[in-house]
Amino acid sequence: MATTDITIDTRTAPPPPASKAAAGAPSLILGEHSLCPGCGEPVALRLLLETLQDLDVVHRSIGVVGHGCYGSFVRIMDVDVLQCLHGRAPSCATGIKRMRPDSVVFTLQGDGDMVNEGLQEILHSAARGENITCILLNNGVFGDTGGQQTATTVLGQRTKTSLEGRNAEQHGYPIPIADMVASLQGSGYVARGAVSTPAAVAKTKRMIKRAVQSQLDGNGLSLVEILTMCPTGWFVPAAEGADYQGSSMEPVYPIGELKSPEPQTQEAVHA
Ligand SMILES: Cc1ncc(C[n+]2csc(CCOP(=O)(O)OP(=O)(O)O)c2C)c(N)n1
Ligand code: SF4
Ligand SMILES: [Mg+2]
Repeated sequence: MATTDITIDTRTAPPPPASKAAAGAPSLILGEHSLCPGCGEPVALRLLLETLQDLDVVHRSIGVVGHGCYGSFVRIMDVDVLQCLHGRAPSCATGIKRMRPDSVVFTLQGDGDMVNEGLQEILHSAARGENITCILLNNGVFGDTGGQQTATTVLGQRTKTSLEGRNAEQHGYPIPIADMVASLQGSGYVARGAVSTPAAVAKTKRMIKRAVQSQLDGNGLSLVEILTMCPTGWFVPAAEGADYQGSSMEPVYPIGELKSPEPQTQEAVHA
């Protein structure tokens, strides 16, 4: 039988950096990230990977990653990953899950990727009740391309394309994607978390765990929107990003569960 030589071009596929992960970091993170100081996205990645380990599903997990600053995570996350075209992650995840129903399939997308470029993908996937888990990193800007306004940018927010602040008359209103997904019959679990405080980090990890568990239970599409800091795109010092997020985004996008298979007690949700 003839064989085909396969040449791997190491110039276009550089190996991940040698592991320099800090002590205590999950073993699924293979090296250091290259994102800005004060960025919230690496914290969210860690919560997601820790959750896959906690639920003992790493061996059957498949991630589908969109395009944004988090796109560089594909080189440092030790999980099977497909990087797809902008906004298309829920559709690619749909195909993977239907072909491999025993796998745990998650997407990792930004607000620009999910709510601008791929709005129809997430809505139709939720309406179809696809049994996948979508993780949205919402920082209210297209961070990777320099901090332009997205569909989730809150009113008053300064961005590269709304230098005087977003105003409804000129730019319209922000889209509350988690609320929209929660309103669809095909979604099983929807929550909104943040990584701006230690308490928010702990709560968000519980949300991710419930979202993946919802997929394991076959409840339809689960979504966790995570508010993440982008001090670079927000024109604020790195150390002030968390406070800025708390005062600007969280009043518009309240933290908490929007839809859950079994209603949780207030104590459980807010613990
Ligand atoms: C079809 C298409 N639209 C837009 C872009 C440019 N682009 C690449 S990454 C990106 C930003 C994505 O923003 P988001 O998903 O919010 O991620 P963030 O960088 O903020 O984490 C954009 C606009 C592109 N390459 N192709
Ligand atoms: S531009 Fe924003 S989202 Fe991108 S790495 Fe920097 S802080 Fe993070
Ligand atoms: Mg963004």
